[in-house]
Amino acid sequence: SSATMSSYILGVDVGTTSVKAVLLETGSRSVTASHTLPTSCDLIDLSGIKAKEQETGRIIDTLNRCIGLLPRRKLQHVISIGLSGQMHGVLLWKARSGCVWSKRDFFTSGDTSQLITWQDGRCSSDFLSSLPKPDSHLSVATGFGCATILWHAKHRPEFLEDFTVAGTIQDYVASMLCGLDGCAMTPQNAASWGFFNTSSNQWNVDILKGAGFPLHLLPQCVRSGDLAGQTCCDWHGIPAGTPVGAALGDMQCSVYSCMSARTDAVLNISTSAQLTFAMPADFRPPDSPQPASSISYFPYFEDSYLAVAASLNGGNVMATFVGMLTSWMKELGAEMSDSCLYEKLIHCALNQGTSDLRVSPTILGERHNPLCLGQAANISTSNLSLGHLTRALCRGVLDNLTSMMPAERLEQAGVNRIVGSGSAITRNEVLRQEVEKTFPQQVVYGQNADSAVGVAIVLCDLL
Ligand SMILES: *[C@@H]1O[C@H](CO)[C@@H](O)[C@H](O)[C@H]1NC(C)=O
Ligand SMILES: *[C@@H]1O[C@H](CO)[C@@H](O)[C@H](O)[C@H]1NC(C)=O
Ligand SMILES: *[C@@H]1O[C@H](CO)[C@@H](O)[C@H](O)[C@H]1NC(C)=O
Ligand SMILES: CC(=O)N[C@H]1CO[C@H](CO)[C@@H](O)[C@@H]1O
Ligand SMILES: CC(=O)N[C@H]1CO[C@H](CO)[C@@H](O)[C@@H]1O
Repeated sequence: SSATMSSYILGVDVGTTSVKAVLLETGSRSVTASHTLPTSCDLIDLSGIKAKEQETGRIIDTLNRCIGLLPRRKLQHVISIGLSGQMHGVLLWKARSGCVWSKRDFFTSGDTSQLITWQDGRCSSDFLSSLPKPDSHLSVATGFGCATILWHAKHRPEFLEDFTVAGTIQDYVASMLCGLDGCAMTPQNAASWGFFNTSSNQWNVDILKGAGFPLHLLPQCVRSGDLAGQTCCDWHGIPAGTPVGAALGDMQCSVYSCMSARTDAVLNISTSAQLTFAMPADFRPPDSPQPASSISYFPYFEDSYLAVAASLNGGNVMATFVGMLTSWMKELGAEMSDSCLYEKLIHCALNQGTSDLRVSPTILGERHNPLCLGQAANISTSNLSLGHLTRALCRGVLDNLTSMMPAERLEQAGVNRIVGSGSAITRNEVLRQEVEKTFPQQVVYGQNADSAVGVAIVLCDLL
């Protein structure tokens, strides 16, 4: 046993499909233990209203199991807890009775609703356009907390009458751990609900009131980095009285985990793709929503903002291409597995230089431009090999991101390094080559964007 006992920060991310928990050693700022468990709790929509809900009890159960897998000896030396999670979603509960503590974990009582997630589709575009214009630079979409509550106020007011508090799932966990009567929400999560002014850090109270929003359900606003409270009980060995940070957004924490300097941009390509950098400290967002803009500004820390270009088309484009080829081959009577074909395609493309073939692979459209689908151009007899096409696809994914966030914008903002992250970048060497050709800045890899790690580092930096 060592003479000086290490201390740890517990970082938790309550994601859409899984819960992740990590222990960060404060001295070295390194992760010493980590577990991820799937929540597998999507409910089937039987109501015909495009609802997308998850069972809160299953998520909390998964969270407790996940923490229980971490080494207890280290949990006893946790000095603070950081929470991040899926943004936009909302659940409701009754103060104080929303949770019940058993010996060393809490579970959800009957006084808690399901989590209505960011993927919920019950707010139609007609409904959304019937809402007043928010006093915010961010527009409101279906699945956003305030829109979801307004929908219930109009269509199912009796549902809201059962509850006194509302928050995101990560806010709920903070309230339960600390035994709070209400919900303390940071601008990172509040902005994701809509109808929140990030300049004044306040809800659009008058606008919401006019629209029939039950104002007592609005969470209390705190700053990103503030504490929500202290744990009210021993939790898997973590002592009672341990500080708990007010929950943060998964996007911001994910960026925090891999942006080591303010002059870094994070290029994250997994299923979809994002390019993000921190705006200068004095930047202020526009006065009203800009639905046609390909760049969004997310509140970060200390009144600063992240500029984010988020493309729906990333690694899924390559996966679709592979799937298309295997099904063509099947039709032609030849069989090959997706993974074998993938390896061969990468091999072909690595042996093939850049050509004039252009692919705009936006097969899913983009949020700001849903009808702009995929195209191939400059097709010539000399550039039709699988290698040419594979390289052009990879290049196209990046061209689209840079058409949303031009490289000059990065330069103007002082970005001098690109941090590459995400499964598609890790797996695909052709994509990495194209990344290095696309950006004049230095490109580094290896620091994977991870919200659970990020929220732990946030708290470590605040010590
Ligand atoms: C938000 O509040 C600030 C300060 O009260 C105000 O100047 C601004 O116009 C408001 N609206 C937006 C979208 O920032
Ligand atoms: C990276 O992608 C993952 C998976 O889509 C996402 O959860 C995370 O928020 C992204 N991080 C950044 C920094 O864009
Ligand atoms: C198409 O190819 C020609 C040369 O073959 C090239 O000059 C031109 O720039 C290409 N167009 C695009 C859109 O890439
Ligand atoms: C028309 C065209 O793009 N031709 C190019 C095809 O790719 C080779 C390199 O693989 C180039 O040399 C050709 O110019
Ligand atoms: C949907 C979308 O933004 N598509 C863009 C992809 O990138 C090309 C240029 O590289 C644009 O022309 C498309 O509009």
